[in-house]
Amino acid sequence: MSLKTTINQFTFENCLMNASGVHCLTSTDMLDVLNSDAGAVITKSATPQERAGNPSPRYFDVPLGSINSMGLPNNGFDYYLEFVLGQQDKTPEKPLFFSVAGMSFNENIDMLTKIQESTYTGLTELNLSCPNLPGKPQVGYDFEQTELILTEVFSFFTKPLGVKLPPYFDIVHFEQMADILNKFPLTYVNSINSIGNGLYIDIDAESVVIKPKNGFGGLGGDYVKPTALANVRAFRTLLKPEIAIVGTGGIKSGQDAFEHILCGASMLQIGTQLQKEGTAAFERISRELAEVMAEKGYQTLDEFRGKLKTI
Ligand code: YRO
Repeated sequence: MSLKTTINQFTFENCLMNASGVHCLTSTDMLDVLNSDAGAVITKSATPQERAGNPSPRYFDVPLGSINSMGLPNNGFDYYLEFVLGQQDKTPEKPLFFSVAGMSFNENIDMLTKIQESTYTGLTELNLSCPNLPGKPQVGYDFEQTELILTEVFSFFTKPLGVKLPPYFDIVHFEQMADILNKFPLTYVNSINSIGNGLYIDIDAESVVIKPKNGFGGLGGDYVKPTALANVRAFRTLLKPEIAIVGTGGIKSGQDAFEHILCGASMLQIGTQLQKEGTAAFERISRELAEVMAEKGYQTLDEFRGKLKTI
């Protein structure tokens, strides 16, 4: 039984890792992930300078998931570059992902230029849930801006690059985004970021549960799994085969992991459940996934990846 997987030239002994933002703010957090059963680690999305993020409470766990409006707290680009450069040769069997989320077009280009010019050999993830122009939606929902930034990025960036996408809810949006992404030599697409601007309410207090944005925040967990599966499935059918899919959203059991792989995911990221359970989640979910595979008679992920049946 093997949970081994690949993205391009990268091999992972285990298909599970953290989702950016969870258990990856500090080098201690990221080393915890690398010392667990996870097959890789991704950094918190970096901005050029360190950021404190939004006032607390800014993350709230509920039985069916989570809501957050963290506001991109992070230790700054240089901190994460130093971490990945210092780590990459120590754990070559666990490839690294460096997430960046500039607050403007130029911030993204500046950070990617520095990664290009560095000796970093891992994967880079561009978080397209960043704001760009005032009065316009996040870049991932502004298809013109998405194409503009990828055009500029691929004019100089030659290292393995993926994009983290927000969820889409309309078939035409899947098609329009896939048509744009297919124009570029992307290594992977990661679906999904949190479902934006949900509202969770504490009925006893008759109140919102997080302070920023009057309580509005990104949803994760059980609430988002069907949306995540639809995004993974849609992009696996619409994107060229050279672009791998990373599946993120609502994975808390081996069954959830199996479903994401059936939809076409090559690597799986865990956010809300990692926040709730800690890094022991990787061992448990790996065991459960292996149990599901054993019951079904599968020995490798390749035997069922992307093989979802329709009726
Ligand atoms: O609030 C965050 O730091 C955050 N939370 C998420 O669920 N997804 C994200 O991508 C981010 C960082 C990016 C942004 C939403 C603050 C622009």
